[in-house]
Amino acid sequence: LKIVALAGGTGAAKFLRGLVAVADPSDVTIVGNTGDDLELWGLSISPDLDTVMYTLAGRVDEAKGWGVANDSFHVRAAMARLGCDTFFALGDEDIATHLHRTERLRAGLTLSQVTDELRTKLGVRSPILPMSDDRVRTRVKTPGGWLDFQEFFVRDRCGPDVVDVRYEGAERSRVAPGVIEAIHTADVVILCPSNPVSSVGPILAVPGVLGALVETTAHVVAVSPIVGGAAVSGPAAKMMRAKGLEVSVAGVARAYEGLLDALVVDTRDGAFAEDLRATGTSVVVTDIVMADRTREIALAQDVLKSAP
Ligand code: FO1
Repeated sequence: LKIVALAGGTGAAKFLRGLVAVADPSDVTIVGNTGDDLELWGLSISPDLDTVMYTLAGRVDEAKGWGVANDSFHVRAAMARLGCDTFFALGDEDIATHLHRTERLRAGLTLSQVTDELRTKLGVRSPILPMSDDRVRTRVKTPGGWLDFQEFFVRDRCGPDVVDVRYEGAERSRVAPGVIEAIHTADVVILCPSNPVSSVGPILAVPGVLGALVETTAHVVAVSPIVGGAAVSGPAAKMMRAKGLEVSVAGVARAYEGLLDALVVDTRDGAFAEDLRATGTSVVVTDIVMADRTREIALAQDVLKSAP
């Protein structure tokens, strides 16, 4: 089976860890969100690509779901003493990734090329493609004005109300090499359990991606990031409301309207299944909360079973 997975950060990474345990990892092409990317201390940081990469490499900090396990924070402490901005917690080993990425980008490589180098060096067998090599930035409109995604998410701890979300640069961005081909030749395309507005939304906003998802003969299936009418983690609820989407599996289905052959929802949302089925989408009801490795694997199996 050729599989393409559109992925955000922590939820997607856990799901993908289950997926590569039940499918050949080299047959799983991951298309990662770069709308959360940022520059700090002169470094180019791609948090979602790194979260997926560290998780599949077995290096992720399990407690946080991002960053490198057992990392130290000497550089961050020194930067704080110099009066630099340290809201975004970069560990020392993680910084090595960003130093390497930044150096290679400055040498003229594309983000796709650097990401492929990094994932190969970390022993990750699945190709990880950024959605675009061009700069796209998710921006969050709050009553106090527009914020970069990480200012809203990390610095302000998702505190401000969200009025709107936009993907700056998306309309003139070019989809990264291999993404459209991978979607066209896939047997299954999975929209991972990620925030539909801030994680999958930016990928869908890159010109060509939506069209490829509509055209592909692949079975297109999404895993809901909403359980029991609330986000499993993060600010999905606020962001969905800002985009006029109900915070429910019906809202998730609407975010992906016209794209899905199947939607995988939690048993707690089983009551919605009939309504969704009436719209022609097949619905799989299962336990989607990935409390441990066994559940990550079971969820991946359930998702693959949704394909004819
Ligand atoms: N998330 C936080 O909540 N606080 C942090 O300080 C933080 C630092 C960080 C550093 C590197 C990295 O790859 C991810 C990091 N994240 C942090 C997670 C990141 O903000 C989110 O996982 C995604 O951007 C949302 O998908």
